[in-house]
Amino acid sequence: MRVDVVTIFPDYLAPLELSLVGRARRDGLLDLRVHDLRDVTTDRHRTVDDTPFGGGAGMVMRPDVWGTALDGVIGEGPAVLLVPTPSGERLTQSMAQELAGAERIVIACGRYEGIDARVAEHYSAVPGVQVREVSIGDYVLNGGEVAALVVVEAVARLLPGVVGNPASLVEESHGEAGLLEYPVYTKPPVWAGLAVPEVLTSGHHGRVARWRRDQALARTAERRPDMLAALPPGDLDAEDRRVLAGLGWYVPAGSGPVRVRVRDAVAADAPALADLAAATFPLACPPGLGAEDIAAFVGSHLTAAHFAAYLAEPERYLVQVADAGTDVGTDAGTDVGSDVAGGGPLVGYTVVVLPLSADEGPAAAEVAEIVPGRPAAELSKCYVLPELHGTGLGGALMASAVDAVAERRVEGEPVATLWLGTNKGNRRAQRSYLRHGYTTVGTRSFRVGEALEEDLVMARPVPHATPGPDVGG
Ligand code: JD8
Repeated sequence: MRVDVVTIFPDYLAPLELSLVGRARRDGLLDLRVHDLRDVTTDRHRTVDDTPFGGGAGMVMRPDVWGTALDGVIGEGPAVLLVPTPSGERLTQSMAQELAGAERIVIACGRYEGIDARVAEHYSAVPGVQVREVSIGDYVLNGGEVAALVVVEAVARLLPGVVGNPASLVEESHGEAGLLEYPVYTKPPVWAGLAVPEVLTSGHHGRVARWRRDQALARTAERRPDMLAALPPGDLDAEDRRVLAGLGWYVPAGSGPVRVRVRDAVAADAPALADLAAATFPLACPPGLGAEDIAAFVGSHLTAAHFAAYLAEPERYLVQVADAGTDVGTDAGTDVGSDVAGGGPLVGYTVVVLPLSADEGPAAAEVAEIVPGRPAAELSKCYVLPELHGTGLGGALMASAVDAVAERRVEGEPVATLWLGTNKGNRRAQRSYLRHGYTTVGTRSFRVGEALEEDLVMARPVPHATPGPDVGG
């Protein structure tokens, strides 16, 4: 590859004689030439700039001077004319990979207030010249030279033979994986009281690879959530998704990872909760149940007014929601956008009915007989949008509900048991409840509209966290 850099400060490019790029030039892998713009000037002062048309501070670099220089350097082409500018397209690793495929790159380093805009316009119309106005980042520099250093290094190291071990290009940040790289360590095994993670000296390559992948996922989630959200879902295996779920990121069917926050619901969530409930309740109903019965149940239990009532009685109802940072394609066709400040669309929710007295249990006698432990609370609702089934979000909602119930005290007593009813035919839900500590204790009949359905009743003990505020009594 041949790279020409045109600048009024040629010495600024001296660092490209060093290190990998310097060796690549000596090894003939990179033909890098630096040109002084003033060399094409003809006046005594070697002038390259003039005052800006339209007024304003500073000076602008003259198009005619640049034209002479670039015509001379570009010659017949083809060439990429790369013009660093803070108003340019953002330089990325994928752009660097693209540029590494070019035969020739000519970099025009501006100074002052920049280069007359007609230069880029003119060369965009020259056959064989592709003009790219590029920025290396959202901060302002004094000229294009630093950007030229960045571009040359980022491109040259991708040229065959420049980096000793091409494998090391693979696992880099912003590389193929689209993740930030994992932390690296070397001798001594203990430094400043800090030991190298044991897995790295275990010799167990599989565990090392998994640990590094988990570290890369965690770092990217923390430092570059935008990159995580842009990950192709096909690149994420089951273990990746488990790790991401632990970081609060879920991978809906058909989309990249989304960050989901499980939080206590607030009054403003009521309308979105009703939409979500209407979208998810039918999915938990047996296929034979009529739409009118379902609609009757939704209309008599799951309206915005019902949720507003639950939210107005926090000592009786514990409502939590999962809100996604960004829109999740709801093939249920419902926009469950929450208009809570900073909230994203709601993608899941739970409602726990809390006991108000220490001996309170399930209201229905047939259930009270089979559910052990008092006081007992009911996990009355636990729903997640279908595209998030199997992502771990349901489990996160269930775990958060248990933690919140464990904080509560009823007449000074901790809640002993959490129970629920789930339609006998809903195997997927039952498997999930079993995985989260619930066991089947019996059955109950459950009315949906005119239909009388049979539910499995499942229950689990509530582990007791440190005593919280006393409620009821
Ligand atoms: C080229 C002149 C200075 C910029 C007035 C300060 C790139 N990421 C980046 N930040 N800044 C540049 C950059 C700055 C340049 C030139 C690139 C030529 N300046 C100007 C406009 C405001 N002064 C850059 N890539």
